[in-house]
Amino acid sequence: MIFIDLKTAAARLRAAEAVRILTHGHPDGDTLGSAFALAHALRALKKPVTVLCEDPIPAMFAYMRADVAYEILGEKNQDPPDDGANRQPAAGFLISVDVADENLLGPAALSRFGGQVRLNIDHHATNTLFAAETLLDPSAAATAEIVSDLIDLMGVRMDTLMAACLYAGVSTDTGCFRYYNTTARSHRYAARYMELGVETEPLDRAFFETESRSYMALERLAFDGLRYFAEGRIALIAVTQAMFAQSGSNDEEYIKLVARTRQIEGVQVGVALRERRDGTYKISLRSHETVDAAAICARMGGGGHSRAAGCASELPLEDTIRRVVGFVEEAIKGVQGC
Ligand SMILES: [Mn+2]
Repeated sequence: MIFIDLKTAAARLRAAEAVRILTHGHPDGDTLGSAFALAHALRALKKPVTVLCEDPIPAMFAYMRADVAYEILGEKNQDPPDDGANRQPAAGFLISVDVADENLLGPAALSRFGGQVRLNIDHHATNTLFAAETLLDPSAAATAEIVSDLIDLMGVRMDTLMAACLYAGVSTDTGCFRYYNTTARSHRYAARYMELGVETEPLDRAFFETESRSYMALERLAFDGLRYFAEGRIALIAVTQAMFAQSGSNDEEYIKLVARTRQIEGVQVGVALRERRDGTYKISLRSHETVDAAAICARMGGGGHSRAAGCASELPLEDTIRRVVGFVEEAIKGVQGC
């Protein structure tokens, strides 16, 4: 549990003969962008690199990989070996990127690499410091911003592919430069990536605009049952197993629906319920700056961040709705009372 600075981290990577880079499970643009940008930079220094992840790479991030070795650790996700060109057994200095907590690696990655990460590079203020050494900058909007500086300090000339990987990290973690974590610094990194030749428009279209037909089908079913409470300050949707079956959608696409509830005019708290296979409900809350979603979810045995939190319910649907709406109404009234 030692904090190290950028210079020391760059020295560690330069000294390594080979490097293994772990991402978090259900990988997003920042963990993959950071991992692959670093992988390409290390390969420019002639070091063998393997990127390791519990899950496959989502299609919109597939351009990042080029010919870097990528190992899927989750047993359910094992693909047959692809071209055979990069199947050397993974060895080398073990690092992780954008991993706030070791449990986020996913079960297979955790069982294989738990307690072994030598260096973790991250921007989450909640980082549990599970690695031997941690390079942490909570002021960075994305881990990709930190990796950008690291590549410079490693003495590697950043190329267009590295920049395109890093752009994905900064763009997706800032919600296309719209979230409250976006800084002038984020825009400066993005400007640099564009100057290095990254075409951002098709990337952002893939990240933020293009939706699958199964997602559109699920959104239609879910919002057909949209309900308002507290004079429109609360919007609520409930997604059943039947809706998943009918739309062909999945849990990862469902997460986008949760955010949509908060986008409605006048809504202070968006609530989304997802029926699980065992008939219980996962509750997700999204709020604006005035209401603490984590505090509401804590009252139902859950937790999270101030604007995004979750909890579970074993009550039937209508009882679950009454209970969560009651707590949210109390929180909204509490805010207005001040
Ligand atoms: Mn991140």
